[in-house]
Amino acid sequence: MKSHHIKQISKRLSYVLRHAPESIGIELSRGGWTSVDQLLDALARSGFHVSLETLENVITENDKQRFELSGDLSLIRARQGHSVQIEMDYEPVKPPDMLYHGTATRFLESILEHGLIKGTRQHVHLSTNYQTMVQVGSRHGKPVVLSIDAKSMFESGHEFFVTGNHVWLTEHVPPDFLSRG
Ligand code: HQG
Repeated sequence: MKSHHIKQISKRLSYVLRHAPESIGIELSRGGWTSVDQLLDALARSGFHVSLETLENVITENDKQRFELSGDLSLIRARQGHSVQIEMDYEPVKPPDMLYHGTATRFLESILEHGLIKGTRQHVHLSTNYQTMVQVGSRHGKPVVLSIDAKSMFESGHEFFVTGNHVWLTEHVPPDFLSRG
């Protein structure tokens, strides 16, 4: 049986649990959860064999803690990044005064005109960590980090959420709250 590299499994899980559960014939609950057993069976039927032990390694070793298990270990979901419509149980919280967003220089003109748009994802992704955002930006080209005046956004009524792995989420960042660097 072909054995898959941890990173390959993580990518496959991201695809299935965030974007295309139907690609292997599974469904997600309203909160984005699916049964671990059914997930492993469905992956195997699609030719992708992963043992429970390997899955547990993928979850715990994952660099960004992208996946989480339910308390009884029977369910799994992606923590964020979904394009499928699910309702995560994020509670709105007061953000830190300043947050960062990493992007590529080629998007700057459009971003400064329209603000940060969530695109196919359910939220715009922000972080307190500048270096992380340099890395996220470099996925798209020459990186540039934008500072977001989260304090003013919050005071003018924008909602913020934080995921279990410290990604800050919001619906849209209007250009007025953005600055370079
Ligand atoms: C850009 C990874 C033009 C936005 C990362 C980004 C993150 C605009 C790209 C997570 C725009 C979307 C999310 C506008 C935004 N005009 N471009 N008005 N507004 N953009 O991949 O934030 O590895 O959907 O700046 O670590 O790069 O998947 O979002 O460059 O946390 O777990 O449009 O994905 O996590 O790209 O990345 P993405 P992102 P994972």
